[in-house]
Amino acid sequence: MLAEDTIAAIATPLGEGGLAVIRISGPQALAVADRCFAPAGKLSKQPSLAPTHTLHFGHVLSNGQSLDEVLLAVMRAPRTFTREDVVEITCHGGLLPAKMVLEAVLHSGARLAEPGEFTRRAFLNGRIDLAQAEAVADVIHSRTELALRAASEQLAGKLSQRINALRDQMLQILAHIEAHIDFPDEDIAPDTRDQIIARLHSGVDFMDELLRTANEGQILRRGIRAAIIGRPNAGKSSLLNQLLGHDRAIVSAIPGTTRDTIEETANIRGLPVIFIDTAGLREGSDEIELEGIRRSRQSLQRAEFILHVLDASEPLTEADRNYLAEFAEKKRILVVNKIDLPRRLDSSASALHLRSLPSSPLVEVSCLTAQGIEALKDAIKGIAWSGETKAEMLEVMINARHHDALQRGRIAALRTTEALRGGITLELAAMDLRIAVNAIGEIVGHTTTEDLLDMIFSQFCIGK
Ligand SMILES: Nc1nc2c(ncn2[C@@H]2O[C@H](COP(=O)(O)OP(=O)(O)OP(=O)(O)O)[C@@H](O)[C@H]2O)c(=O)[nH]1
Ligand SMILES: [Mg+2]
Repeated sequence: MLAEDTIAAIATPLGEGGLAVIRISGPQALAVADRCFAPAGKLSKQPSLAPTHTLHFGHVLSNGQSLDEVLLAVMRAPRTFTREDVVEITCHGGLLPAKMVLEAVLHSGARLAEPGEFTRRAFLNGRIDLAQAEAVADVIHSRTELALRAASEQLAGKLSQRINALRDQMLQILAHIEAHIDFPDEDIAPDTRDQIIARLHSGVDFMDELLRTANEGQILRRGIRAAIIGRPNAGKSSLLNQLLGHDRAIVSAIPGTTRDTIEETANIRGLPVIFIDTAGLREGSDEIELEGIRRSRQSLQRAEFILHVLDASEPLTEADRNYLAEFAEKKRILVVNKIDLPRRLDSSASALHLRSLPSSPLVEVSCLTAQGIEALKDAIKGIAWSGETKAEMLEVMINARHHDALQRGRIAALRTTEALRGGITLELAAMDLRIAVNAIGEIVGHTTTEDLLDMIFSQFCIGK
């Protein structure tokens, strides 16, 4: 089902840079390029006469005038990203040259691509499946090496292979059951039935294993949010700067320095952690600070865990105790800061009123000398990454859409086992199993809808 029109877009980020790439894909890609490209130099050819996978030096023209000196790559179908004819024009970086070259390409008969349309064509033309198409976006957006590795494995088809194997297994069972439906006299023999049920259960076990990767897959894709809270001057902004490795937030000896919430992502032991520095918690103060404190509480709600910063050089106040109690339900790490100063804080569990609580890890640091920061990073990884995912499952970490489909597949597969066990008609068992097969197939795109594709590809940028 090759598309009829030819699309084009700038494939590199908008802004100043050394080079920019304009990508053209579709049946008219070479003809479009012929109209706006003048080859220069002995070896360069008109695109439609050029062999596949060759590079040509020349000029992009507009009304006979040269817009830019470029290199033009000719890649003929089907050995291309979209499996269509593709031309990539590398021009000078900078917004204007790239825009003008794109304009010339559009004037020559291409239409502007929609977000993700190149990848969508790669999917529709069978070059990659749906899980791989999603991985393209994950690769682009990955913020740590670990996240990139997981996304690259998915792009390489690791998840798809497992999903296809699972689906095949379910299809075989379905064929088996359906064969018996066609011969109503021959009911399934009890031991064959037990075998089928056992095979269904092994499929469900595998689905469970995949489902368990969802949380951590989500963390690698979206990051995990950690709010840094504590009373004014405890060193929250200093801690943010230490964790980021650069001075992002203003630090001062004046309590109430941070007014607004500041969000930054840091790579903590391979995990993208979004730290939110907040206004110090205290009663009263001016209008701006009160708004800051309101926002602190808000970001606390949306954080997966908190870093509660305590000042080692000050005794615990009544307010500290109240805040400690107030956030006791939250997943948290207690960070005792300023241990380079003379100690005036009693951080024993009893002093902090921690007796009845599921023990929050406590880490002692100095944001001045960076002492304890590495241990804190370990503690953050410990609390963020529950270790539910086995190492060998890292390459198949599922996303929320996969989770939803697998969940439906799992329920339908379990219903099939119940139907078989309870002696309910084989037709019903087969019906449930077909639902399971379809749900599993959704993950790699065996069954899709336009809406689903729109939803997935609209999250891409233009040019991808
Ligand atoms: N000696 C020492 N001073 C520190 C340490 N961490 C922070 N400070 C100092 O404590 C003061 C307050 O630090 P901030 O990081 O601004 O504290 P904050 O919690 O963000 O304060 P607010 O934004 O006002 O709520 C500054 O003068 C820092 O230099 C530490 O580990 N040791
Ligand atoms: Mg601050």
